[in-house]
Amino acid sequence: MVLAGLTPPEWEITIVDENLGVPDYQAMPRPDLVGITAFTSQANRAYELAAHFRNLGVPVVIGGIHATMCLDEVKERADSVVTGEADSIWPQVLQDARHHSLKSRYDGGLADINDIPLARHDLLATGYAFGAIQTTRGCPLNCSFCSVTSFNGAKYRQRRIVDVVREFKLIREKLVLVVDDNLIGTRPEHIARAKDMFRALAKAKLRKEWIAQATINFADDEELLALAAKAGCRGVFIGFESPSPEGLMEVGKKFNLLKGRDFRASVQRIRRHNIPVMGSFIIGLDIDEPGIGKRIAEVASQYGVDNLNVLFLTPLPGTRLWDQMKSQGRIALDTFPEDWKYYTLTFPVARYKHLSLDGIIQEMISCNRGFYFMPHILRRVWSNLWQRRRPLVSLVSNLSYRSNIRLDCQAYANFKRYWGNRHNCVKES
Ligand code: B12
Ligand code: SF4
Repeated sequence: MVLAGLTPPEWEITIVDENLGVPDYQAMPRPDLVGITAFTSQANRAYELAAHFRNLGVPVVIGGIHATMCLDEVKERADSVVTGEADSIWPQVLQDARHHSLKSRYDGGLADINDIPLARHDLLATGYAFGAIQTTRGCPLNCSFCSVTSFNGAKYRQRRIVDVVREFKLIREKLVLVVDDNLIGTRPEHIARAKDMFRALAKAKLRKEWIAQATINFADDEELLALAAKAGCRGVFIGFESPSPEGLMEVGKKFNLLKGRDFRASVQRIRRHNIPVMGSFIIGLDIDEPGIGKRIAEVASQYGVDNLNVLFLTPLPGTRLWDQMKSQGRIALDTFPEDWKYYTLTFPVARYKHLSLDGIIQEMISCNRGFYFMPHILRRVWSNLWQRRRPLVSLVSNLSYRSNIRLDCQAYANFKRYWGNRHNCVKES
């Protein structure tokens, strides 16, 4: 949608999102150019599509996070690869495509934030639960497991507020996902701009409700919280990562510990503004030992988060964690590109220091069973009912997480059948 906003009008654009289903490509008119984006976990599908169109003689350009982090792999499967943020380079790519002189690689680097166009929301099909918008790029933190800082940079860039408001107005859906990695930033000037943006969104009376990702310092400013709620904020996703200070140090997120933070008090401050908190944790850190799953469930309940999202520590290409695990021979699923399909953070693809394959899966199951134990869900819903904070939303979201546990168990069983023999705990090997 962003690149479509940068595409001159002489190009006719069709956006295909396979999240909505696979269309009949044969029935579509033959395109002049195909651009494909993919997360790492989707890379194999991207290659299938690239092969399909290249066989028809249609040039294929692949860009995005995976193309940037795995350039050589992608180069072999596309006519051209665009690394980095493509905003500045896309018009050039189109011009070269038109003259049949595509280069094998373009690098967009980091875009000037003021060059980011209004995304073409009008090109999306209907039927999405959420619209999406980006109001900032980059993250001033640099957690070891995360690709954002190496991809979008540590320099935190905020879009012009007037552009954000204009783009919000273009979104059809009432619910919106603000896709920023860090909605408010960390420095006083970041927070001041976030407040201005919330004021402008509230003033525009958009009647949108949105959820976003932020760091825990979101809780530190009552005015910021009040303005966010007034602007339509209805939920925030926060990475707590580990229940222990040692874990936070291990992943490079000591920011969470600054000022001797009281996590429960922080979460409650956010929730008092009617903004539910989705807490995210990781299982599989080097300090994690048997019992970590139960511990995370307990800590998340103690913090008072509304939902818990737990992921396996996953070495994504381009991260510091990748470099470290690779040098230690701990990337267990390493037949690429095939194995990328398991890099969804929902499978244990590495060798973990104190947890075997079965062990880490059991920790994940016990964590989710602990947090989504029915009496615990009812307690959360009851507390939301008591405080008039959307108890129904709380019930539905908790039950949907709970029902996923059964599906997860099936997925783990399949995963173990195919790949279990290649996993061994470092201690055992
Ligand atoms: C929003 C988001 C989601 C949303 C996606 C909603 C949607 N349908 O759009 C949701 C919540 C669903 C999601 C899920 C996941 N996500 Co996510 N997500 C993001 C996030 C925060 C923003 C993505 C975004 O929209 N950016 C805005 C656009 C404008 O930027 P962009 O896509 O990078 O595009 C620019 C360039 O890359 C380039 N470009 C991109 N594609 C192409 C293609 C061509 C042809 C060209 C020329 C250029 C080009 O041009 C664009 C303009 O500069 C990113 C972090 C980030 N900063 O990117 C993580 C991120 C992409 N997610 C990540 C992950 C791991 C996941 C999950 C696997 C995790 C999980 N288990 O939840 C799942 C996977 C889902 C799946 N289907 O497989 C990782 C991916 C790492 C990797 N190597 O793949 C990221 C980078 C976060 C991280 N911590 O590292 N995610
Ligand atoms: S705070 Fe979030 S977005 Fe920023 S580096 Fe850490 S995990 Fe990535």
